[in-house]
Amino acid sequence: ETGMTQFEKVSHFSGLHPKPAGLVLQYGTAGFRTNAKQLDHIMFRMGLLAALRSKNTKATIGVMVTASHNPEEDNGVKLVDPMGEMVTQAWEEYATLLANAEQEGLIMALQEVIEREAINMGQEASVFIGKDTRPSSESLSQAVLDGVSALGAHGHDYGLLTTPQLHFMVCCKNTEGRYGNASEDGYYKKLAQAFIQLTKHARNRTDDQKHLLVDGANGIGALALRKMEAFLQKEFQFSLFNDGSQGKLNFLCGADYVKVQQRPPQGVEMNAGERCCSFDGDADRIVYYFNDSAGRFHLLDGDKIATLISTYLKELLTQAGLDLQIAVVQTAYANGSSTRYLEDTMKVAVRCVKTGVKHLHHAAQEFDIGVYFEANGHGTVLFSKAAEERIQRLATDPNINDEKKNAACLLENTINLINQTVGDAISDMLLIEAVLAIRGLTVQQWNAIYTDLPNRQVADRRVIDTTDAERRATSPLGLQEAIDALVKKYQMSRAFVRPSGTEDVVRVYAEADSQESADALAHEVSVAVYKLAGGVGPEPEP
Ligand code: G16
Repeated sequence: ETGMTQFEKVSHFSGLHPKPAGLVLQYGTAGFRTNAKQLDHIMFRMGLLAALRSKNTKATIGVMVTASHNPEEDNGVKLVDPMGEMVTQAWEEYATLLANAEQEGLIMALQEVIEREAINMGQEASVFIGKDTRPSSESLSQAVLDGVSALGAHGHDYGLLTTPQLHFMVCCKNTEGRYGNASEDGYYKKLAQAFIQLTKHARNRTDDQKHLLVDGANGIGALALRKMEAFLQKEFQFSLFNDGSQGKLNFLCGADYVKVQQRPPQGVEMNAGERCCSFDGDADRIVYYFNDSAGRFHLLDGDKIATLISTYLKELLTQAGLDLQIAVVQTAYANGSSTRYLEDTMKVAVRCVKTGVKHLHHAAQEFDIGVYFEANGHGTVLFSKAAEERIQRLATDPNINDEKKNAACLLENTINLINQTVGDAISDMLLIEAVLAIRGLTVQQWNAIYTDLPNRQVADRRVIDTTDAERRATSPLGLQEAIDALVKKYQMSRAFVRPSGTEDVVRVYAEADSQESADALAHEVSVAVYKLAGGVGPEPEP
């Protein structure tokens, strides 16, 4: 109406979200992520990119404003493709191109994407936007919306959502409701119904067994869980801590803190033996834990979760008489004991891929049933279309015996409870609770399935020049040889280092036969990184 062409409009709006000259940001493990102050132009440009991706796929695209487990001051953006998965890797390159184009080069960068993908700019476009509870998320999601509108696309701002809720809604929208209703209530309804159906198969659940302590990391997961409560009809009871009413997001609490520190979060009142879990800042990760009567802390991480779920599924497949191939996908962080247990005792196929859910998700898609979990608690289960169809057919087959029918029904409800688009703390939590109830397992019995090798994770800012973390950590001459030599000094040991793709740190992981050895190995490796990679600041302390 203003007589402006599309590109003039983009130029005009981008002036309101200017890029600091010279600033270069890398597309990380899960999208751009850094201090929120540096992200306004990134968000605007990711709004542009999402609009293009929508025109390109003729489907709704999702943009989530969150920095997940990072400190509250950070923020970030996750892009969601039509079926609810992370944006395809080819487009990560376009994201980087748009993000780093200087102000005057932005239109050229846009044109390059349009040309390379032969995008029809007349095509209608739609983008769903969600945000976490960070104070900066409000204005940053507005910047995304500006980008979306600048290209004439339709933006639907859902406001506060967990990351997996946004993934779910995008998938619902693009499957015309077959996956569920594309609304927040649609999400709660689908999961709660499946949970209620599933737990009907668990007899005599006591109130104690129904009850869980939940650490909401002072984030969006706490808000979502409270909203879900009404849908669960008292079949699931919880005490919620760190609900955001006072504490700081992810500070001394949340799944990442508990996993890395190997200790309970602050702010949770735990009695001995009580089952507890922690979400992360955008509720796509979960870990479980308890204190035993001697006051010792026991962590049940993503590996333990993958084991519990894959054992349960494998048993159901046997009972149902279905010969579907089930596999578990892990990363280098998977505890050596979990891998051995899955391969040797469970006899399931195990694949190891690079860190980042996008890598795990793709590997899991290659199997009839792919269970994927990072040790940090990010994961889900994928069922192939063929597997789902076979399960559905069996569940409605009038000519099968009760055992088979029962197993098929359980599998069907399990599928409905799982958010197959991405790891989802709430969905995973309900699934774990249902599995424990159905199999009559306590958290202690679950924990005893195998014993973790003691391990230590270190992430030290001082270890390396943080602006150059990625390049220097992977290639200094002799580093790998030094690590190999250190690993040989310990029993049952393994260690590796990698630059984080979400924080300005180098991560060091070590495991060995005892906690002392794991700690010492982690320390020795971080000293080697410090020395060989030109660390800044004082040498790492044990
Ligand atoms: C993100 C990714 C995860 C990854 C984690 C840590 O999680 O989605 O796949 O494991 O970052 O990655 P890095 O070690 O590269 O920092 P989240 O929950 O922060 O979005």
